[in-house]
Amino acid sequence: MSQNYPFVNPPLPYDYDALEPYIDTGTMILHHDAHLQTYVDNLNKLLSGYPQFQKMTLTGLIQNIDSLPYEIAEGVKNNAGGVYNHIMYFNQLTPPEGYKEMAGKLAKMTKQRFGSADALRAELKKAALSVFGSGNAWLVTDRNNVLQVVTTKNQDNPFASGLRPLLIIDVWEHAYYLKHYNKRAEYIDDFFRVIDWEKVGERLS
Ligand code: MN3
Repeated sequence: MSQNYPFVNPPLPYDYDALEPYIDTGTMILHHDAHLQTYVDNLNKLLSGYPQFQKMTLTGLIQNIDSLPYEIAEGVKNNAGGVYNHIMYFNQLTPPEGYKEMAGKLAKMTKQRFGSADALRAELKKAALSVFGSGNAWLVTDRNNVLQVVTTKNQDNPFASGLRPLLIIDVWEHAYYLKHYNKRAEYIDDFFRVIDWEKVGERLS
């Protein structure tokens, strides 16, 4: 992602209530206006005293964490990851009325690798349920451009290990607890109803 310091929280590409009844309005307001905003504010605060790193993009910061001064490296990793991951999360969702099953190249790659879109969803759900504590499940392509399902902890991002992220499932409790309580599996089923597969497919190139 190409934005740099001072980072901003882009507005949601749909209304806060657009994903009802699958993802509730209250969760969307908190998730976007409080959680993502806090990552943006913390990242700006961390970089405010380091003008030499203010030209770096979000992607550049995450890829070059090791070149940052030790006193800000961990904070930048967590908060730049938080900004990147949340912008990606919100930008891949669609109001349920507009839901369309995956098509084109992504559908073809999914069939080759998993057998069907439903089989991919089963893999994603298994991975999302396996995340212990806070983290994310992902659909990515690996170095050979083959689809893979992976998980990461906290706000880590798979592109730091050379993978290309296509879809992120946020399984931090703040993503679902207001509506789904401790029933992460139900949240994941509901999340599948609002994925914008066209956006996910665009991330292949
Ligand atoms: Mn989140």
